[in-house]
Amino acid sequence: MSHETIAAVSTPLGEGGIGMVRLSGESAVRIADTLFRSPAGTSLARADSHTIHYGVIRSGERTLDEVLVSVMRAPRTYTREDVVEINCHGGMVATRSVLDAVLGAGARMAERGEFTKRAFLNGRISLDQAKAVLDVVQARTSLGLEAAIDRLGGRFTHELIALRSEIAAVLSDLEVEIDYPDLDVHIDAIEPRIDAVATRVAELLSKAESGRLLREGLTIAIVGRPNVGKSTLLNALLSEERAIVTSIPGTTRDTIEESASLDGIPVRWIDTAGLREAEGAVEEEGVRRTHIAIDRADVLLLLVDGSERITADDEGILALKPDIPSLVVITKSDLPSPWRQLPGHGEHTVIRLSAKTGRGMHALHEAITHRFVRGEIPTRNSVLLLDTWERDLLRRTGEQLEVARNVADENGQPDMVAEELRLAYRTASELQGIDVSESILDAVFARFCVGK
Ligand SMILES: Nc1nc2c(ncn2[C@@H]2O[C@H](COP(=O)(O)OP(=O)(O)OP(=O)(O)O)[C@@H](O)[C@H]2O)c(=O)[nH]1
Ligand SMILES: [Mg+2]
Repeated sequence: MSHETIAAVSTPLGEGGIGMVRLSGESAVRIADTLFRSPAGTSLARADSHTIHYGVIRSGERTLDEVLVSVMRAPRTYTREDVVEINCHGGMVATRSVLDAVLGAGARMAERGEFTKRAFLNGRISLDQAKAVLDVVQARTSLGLEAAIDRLGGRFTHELIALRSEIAAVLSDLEVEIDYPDLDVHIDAIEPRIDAVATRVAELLSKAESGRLLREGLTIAIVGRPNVGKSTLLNALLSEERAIVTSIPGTTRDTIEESASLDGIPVRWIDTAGLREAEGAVEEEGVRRTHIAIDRADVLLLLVDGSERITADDEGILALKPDIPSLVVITKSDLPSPWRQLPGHGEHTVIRLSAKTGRGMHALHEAITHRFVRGEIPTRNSVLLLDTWERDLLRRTGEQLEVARNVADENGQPDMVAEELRLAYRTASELQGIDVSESILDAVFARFCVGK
């Protein structure tokens, strides 16, 4: 147990009716006891573990708040240390004054993520699970939450343990081969096993790619010349009348951004001012902002009005940014169309829809998810939430396995293969939180908020 007792407000700042001050460390109970008075004269120091006590928090002669105090003794606690939670009832001001009193009585203000860091350092949770706590707190869609809870359950940790133990098994067979070359362990048998581990790593990486989408989401810009139905489409995607829609070209002057999830992926939708030769300063500024939105977007929806003749502006829009993944959307499919064939539009998928009737909206959803999650709508089994550095370590593990595989292929020297495999093993171990350097730990826990 760490000597210092830490404390923080563990509920979000704001107007909530209840605020909670959490303490953890060897003096947690003693500190709380010096401030606590109950009508029954209860002493927290003598309270049983996992009990709740009603009373007030006093600072000198002053009553700060009416509280419910939970006493939880090590090791069956969040941090595996003694934990006291003081539930305040007087709102944020009272909660802050209780925290001040606790700090005055000998606790130290917790750093960001320090409670969870202690849970990790005291061996209660793996680094993986610690980060999952963060993902649960920050999940932006229900699927993101499910994936985070899965991770909290240790799914990734189990995968890693399996991976490492398979590498270790191959390594130990190689050691036998090195030490007793006369025994009949043939190196050929080793290669498919390295391949199998490498395949697992590749699968995890691909799931991590979908997970990245879940965590970071997509920014999708809706562009097209004036009046093609951009704002109508935005409203249909959000199921709310967010943007003004009129039959006057040039209605939308500014970019409009809204978040809404698309089949579990958090999406930031940007409706833009119609692209054309701008008339006047306001429209000019609007068009400038449209270009900024286009540069920020991960995906473009290029809208063409299906009820009108194709113009030079449309052709310019279809040729816009061939390097950004784009979908061509032909709008107003409920109206008759004066043309059949769309001019050149690169390799982009074309969707015909009517935002007014809703026909084709489903196809648009599918086209977007198909494009970005390899044909699958993500499910909790197809995603893995990893940080950049974790994806990086996983990628390195895969590369080192491949080197080992190539060495085995080329010269079959067991000691050289073993050397490469050992590197892969070390990288996979690092990934599991063994050998993680202090700086990585700090980076992980710094992403938490104080009180977690
Ligand atoms: N029939 C039909 N009309 C539509 C459809 N989508 C949009 N419209 C009409 O087209 C006109 C322009 O729609 P907006 O959504 O304002 O078009 P916009 O691209 O945002 O236009 P600007 O903001 O001016 O660039 C409005 O009169 C809409 O009612 C559709 O699917 N079917
Ligand atoms: Mg508009």
